[in-house]
Amino acid sequence: MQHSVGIIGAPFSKGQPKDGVECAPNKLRAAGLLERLQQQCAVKDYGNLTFENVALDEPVKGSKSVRTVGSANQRLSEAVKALKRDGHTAVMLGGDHSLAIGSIHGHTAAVGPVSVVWVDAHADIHTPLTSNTGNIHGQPMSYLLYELQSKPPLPNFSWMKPCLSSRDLVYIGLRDVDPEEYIMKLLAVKAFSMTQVDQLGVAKVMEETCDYLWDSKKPIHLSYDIDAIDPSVTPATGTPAVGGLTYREGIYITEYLCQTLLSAVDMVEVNPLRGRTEDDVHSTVSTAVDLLLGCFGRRREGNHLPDYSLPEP
Ligand code: 6HN
Ligand code: MN
Ligand code: MN
Ligand code: MN
Repeated sequence: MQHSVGIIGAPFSKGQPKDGVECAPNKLRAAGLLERLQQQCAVKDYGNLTFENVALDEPVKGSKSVRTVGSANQRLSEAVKALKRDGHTAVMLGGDHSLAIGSIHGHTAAVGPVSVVWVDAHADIHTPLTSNTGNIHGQPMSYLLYELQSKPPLPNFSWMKPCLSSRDLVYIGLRDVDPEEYIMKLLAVKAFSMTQVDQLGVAKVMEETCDYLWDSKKPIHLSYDIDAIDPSVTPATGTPAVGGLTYREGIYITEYLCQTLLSAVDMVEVNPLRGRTEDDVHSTVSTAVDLLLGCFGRRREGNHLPDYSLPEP
């Protein structure tokens, strides 16, 4: 499918405690993301959002920076909604994974219900009451699911309501799920942990993912947490977890979803300050760029122009 891509940078880090993840949008651009995407499809860069720092943002039920995260996601939701109404496929460059709240909310506000493919080492489905870190990047799914409505009201979140059914969610890459996140089992969320990736292979995982989602034919929102990939490849991230997807498995997921109703993509948790060496950062950033290129038509077999002919001698 020929896409026209709209890019929003979301330099936001308050869903977790480590500085640096807010530098990712500009790092990804500096790595040539736009120029390389433009070789495959039309691209419009909407620039970076600016976020207010809410003063006196005391923890709420143990969760940190709730007001700051709430207001940032409200802004992001509006921006994604506007970009979708302009007719583009949305690319949101995070920032931390708390931004999936605004990104998925804005996407559904523009196009109606969506299916979500959540590629991550983590399930990010804590509620403020179950989280043991208080970091909202471990909670976005619980804000989005209808089935988890019964949360305490949170300051600066009154602008949103849950907009995703647990039937329309698939996890891929899980390997660091907290016991309190058992809620995903109670909701019978479709999940391919690394165990299933090992058992089935990534090709079968993607086939089953799309069979499962295809019934409803909803537009697909891919939320790609770079920590889904093994930290030997993408070490520059805040919560690395060993035993992850290979580069090739990670790319295969994007190549496969490129041929579906892909309507929005998040690329989150790239943290250029977390690498130990320049190579660590480079490998992480360039893998994130390659994953985005894979979403929009880059093929490992080579991309050839339809009217290509050998030059005359
Ligand atoms: N991420 N389960 C841990 C927590 O703090 O709740 C880790 C969350 C990681 C968040 O993947 O975006
Ligand atoms: Mn995540
Ligand atoms: Mn993660
Ligand atoms: Mn934990």
